Amino acid sequence: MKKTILLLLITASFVSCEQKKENEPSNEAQITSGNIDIIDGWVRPGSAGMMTAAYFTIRNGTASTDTLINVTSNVTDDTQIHESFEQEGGMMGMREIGMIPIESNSSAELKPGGMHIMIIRPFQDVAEGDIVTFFLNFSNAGEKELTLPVQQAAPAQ
Ligand SMILES: [Cu+2]
Repeated sequence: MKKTILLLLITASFVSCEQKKENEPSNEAQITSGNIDIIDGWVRPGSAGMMTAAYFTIRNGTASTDTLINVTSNVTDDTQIHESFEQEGGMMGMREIGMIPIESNSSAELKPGGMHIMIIRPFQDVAEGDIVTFFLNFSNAGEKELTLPVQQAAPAQ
């Protein structure tokens, strides 16, 4: 008898979970990895000594919130986590946000006009066709190495 009740409970919670997914507009259903995954990354070309930016999507397929807390790169000794925002009067500005929390089963999209990784004063030109290495430091997942292509626009999806 006990076994029957347990099975019914499992079925009920499974059904409610499925219904929740159908009603949510997010891409939750795609996130089942159990890992932190970085996808669709690219770096905008930039000149030595100037500034450029890296963009990618972080998917948190783990059971808890994880936070990107630090980024380093082989092309600069000054890498910052930024966001773009609209200033008074409509001008766009950007500021350092320091960290990006990503809830379980959701993703954070770094893209032009939004959050980005600022590459400050690269040692040499960052040119189309180059590959840039990053180390992303997450509060739970630890350090993840990432290599991204330098290109003029986001990869086609
Ligand atoms: Cu910036």
